[in-house]
Order: sequence, then structure tokens, then C-alpha cells
Amino acid sequence: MSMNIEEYVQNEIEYSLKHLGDEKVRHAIKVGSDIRGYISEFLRGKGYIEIPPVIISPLTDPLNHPVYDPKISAYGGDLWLTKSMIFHKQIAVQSLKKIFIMSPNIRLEVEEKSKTGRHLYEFTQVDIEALEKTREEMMDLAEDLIIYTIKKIKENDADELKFFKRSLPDFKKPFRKITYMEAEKKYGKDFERELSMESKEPVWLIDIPLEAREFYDREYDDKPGILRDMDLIWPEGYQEASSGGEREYELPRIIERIHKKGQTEEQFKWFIELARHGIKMSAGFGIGIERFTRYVCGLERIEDTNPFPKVPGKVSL
Ligand code: ASN
Repeated sequence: MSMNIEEYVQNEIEYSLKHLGDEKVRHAIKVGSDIRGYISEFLRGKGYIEIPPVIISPLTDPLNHPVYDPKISAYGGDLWLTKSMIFHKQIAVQSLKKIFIMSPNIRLEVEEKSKTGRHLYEFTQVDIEALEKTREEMMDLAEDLIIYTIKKIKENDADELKFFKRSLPDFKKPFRKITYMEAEKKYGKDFERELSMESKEPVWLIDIPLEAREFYDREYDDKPGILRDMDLIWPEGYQEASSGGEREYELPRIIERIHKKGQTEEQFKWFIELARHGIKMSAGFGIGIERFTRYVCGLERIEDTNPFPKVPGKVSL
């Protein structure tokens, strides 16, 4: 049965008021707010500069899976909503050297994804990039960031953790690492889920094959088809925490990788132009704030971390 627009709006307002009045949601929002604060504090302490988010641009992340991607035509050009600031990071880091962004991303995922409890079509990732750093250096930074943030949450959000009956472990560095190929062999097709379910600590999934990733992560010189990238997996079945890698920065390699993905140079002309000017290598990663909050609070559904959650398939306030 279809609703008229007044009914729809009425339902949405009622939902929002009920959602925001839910004690669980209020506690989770407080934890999410603190996670943002501690991550910023940590990164500033390491010399990272926060830059403002880009919301709309002719250049955004192609992603490795299809999403609904509406084009906004204005001023004689075409613009898209940011799916990630990957290219802006690569540009900004050339002069700023170490950067981060509390970056709102829009990814209009298929309705099916509402079932995972891990997807929102509007979310925030803290997106981090550093010039002339290796993947290993960035993994080390990510481990310190997670250990620091969880320590602070345990010190300062004891009431919230008690409410959620959540006791968080003290993770030790370095986190375990497993290659994509090893994980697939050991756990089968659904390896990310299996790996997460059996782990008590975060695990790095490294060396992801070219088909499973976007064109911009760097391919090994001596292992064709394998990328110098990494995903971090939360334990206890909470799955992906972060994704990142070293980047391609040399023009011929960028062009080759765009073609290998069956994408066009036209789509990435802004980035190609930049690479033509010459850019230095960089590496980085992004951590989803709502997913971090979901893990810390031990929540089943990600929408409880956000006052105005955008669940795939649903028009929401
Ligand atoms: N933030 C990710 C990275 O740094 C990119 C993404 O979100 N797709 O690699």
C-alpha cells in the first residue's frame, strides 16, 4: 500500500523522535561523538592537519561496486556527491604532507544492504593520508589510533560501556596479518565474515587482488595483480573497520590501471591532469566512524549510532 507524502513525512518525524528518545541511541551517539574527538586528538598529536570535507565535485571515488550515482549538472559541468575523498587526499597531501578529514560520504547502496546492519548510505569516515609513507607505516599509525581511542573510551565512557554491558579488550601491537589469498583458502568465499567471527582482536587483510579493489591502490612491482593495500577487520563478527593502501602516482601506471578496470580516462581527467604535473607517492586509509561506534557499543544495527540514519532503500530525514 502506498502512502501519500503527508503520511510519509508524519511517519518519518515520529520515527525520528522515537529513535532519538531511545536510551540506547543516545548513549551510542555520545560514544560516537567521543570517538570522533579522540581520533582527532590523536591525529593532531601526530602532526596531522584536519582539512574540511568536500561534498560535491567533478571527481570522486569510483568504488569497486555499483551504487546509484546521480549526476548534478551545474555551471556547464557535471558534479557528483562524494563517495570518498581519495583523490582530494592525494592532491592535498602533496603540499600538506599529513592530513585527515572527517569526511561525510554518500553511497546510495542497493536496498539489499539494509540487511547487513553495517551499511548506511550517508556516513562519516575519518580519511587519512600521508606523503611518502609506506603501507606498513600507515598500518602502524592505524594500530596506535585504535589502541589510543579505545583506551580513552574505556577511561571516559565507563557509564556508556556499562549500559551496553560491553567490556573491551586492550589490543596489543602488531595486529595479526593475513593475505587475501590465505584468507580465501582458509575460510572460503565468506572469509571476511568468518575471519571476523573467529577473532578476538582486529586483523589486517593485506595484499588484495586487483579485481577486488579500485584502480588507485598501488600494485606490487614484483607481484603483478596484487596490491599494496590493507583492510582492517573488527573482531566478533563486526567486519570491516578500515580500508586503505599505498597509491599509484606515476602517470603510465595510473592510465594502465584505469584501463584494466574497464574505466575511461575521461572519467578521471582531473586526476590524470594532476598526475601529469607529477605527484609523489602517498599512503592512507579511512575508518568508518559509525562502524567503530557500533563495534565499541556492541550494537547489532548501525542505525543506532546516528541521529538521522540513512538506511539503504529508505528515504529518511
Ligand atoms: N578511504 C579509503 C582509502 O583511503 C578509500 C575508500 O573509502 N574507498 O583507501
